[in-house]
Amino acid sequence: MRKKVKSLGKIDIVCGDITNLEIDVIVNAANTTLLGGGGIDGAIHRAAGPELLAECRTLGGCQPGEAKITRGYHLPARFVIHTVGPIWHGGKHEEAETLANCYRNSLQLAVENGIKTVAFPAISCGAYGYPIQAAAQIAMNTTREFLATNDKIDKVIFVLWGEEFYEVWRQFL
Ligand code: AR6
Repeated sequence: MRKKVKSLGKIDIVCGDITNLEIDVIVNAANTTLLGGGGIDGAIHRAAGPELLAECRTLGGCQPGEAKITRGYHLPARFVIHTVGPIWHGGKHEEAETLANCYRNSLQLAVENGIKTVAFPAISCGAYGYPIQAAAQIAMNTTREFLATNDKIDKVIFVLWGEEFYEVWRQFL
């Protein structure tokens, strides 16, 4: 799956399917119900199996920018962190702040659970319509800021679905 890989320090970007990754935790771009959906959310639930949905039902949903953790069940990843990105409404509805919170709160939750390696998708860049360049900049800057002040995480991998996304993320690495 890793047909393209680029690294800088603790951050990697790769092109591929996040559900294939053998890693401590993969982050899901979920919705506020946490009960599944399309896109990456659907792919993660399909790969993890029905046990994931059963655990998600106990979590009481999730607000935009927040994050919750479950086990990974049949995924190669041990855990899943579910975060809810902002729906793009033109940029004047705190979308940037909410998106930064997704990355920050997911990384914080990983640290609290003793997790060392984290994989992120391009949160909000599919069904939620966030402009890719702006999203990539927030993803990278927020992650760098977090890693600069916290040494508990060993590796963050951005897993991009398709070359277009990969190239944009590469610009900001
Ligand atoms: N691996 C890596 N990236 C993927 C994968 C995959 N297997 N599948 C899709 N992507 P989206 P959102 C990319 O729409 O915009 C759901 O229905 C995809 O190409 O999954 O945050 C939820 O339930 C895009 O670049 O998430 C919510 O209702 C990125 O992942 C809503 O969609 C995110 O696309 C969330 O929308």
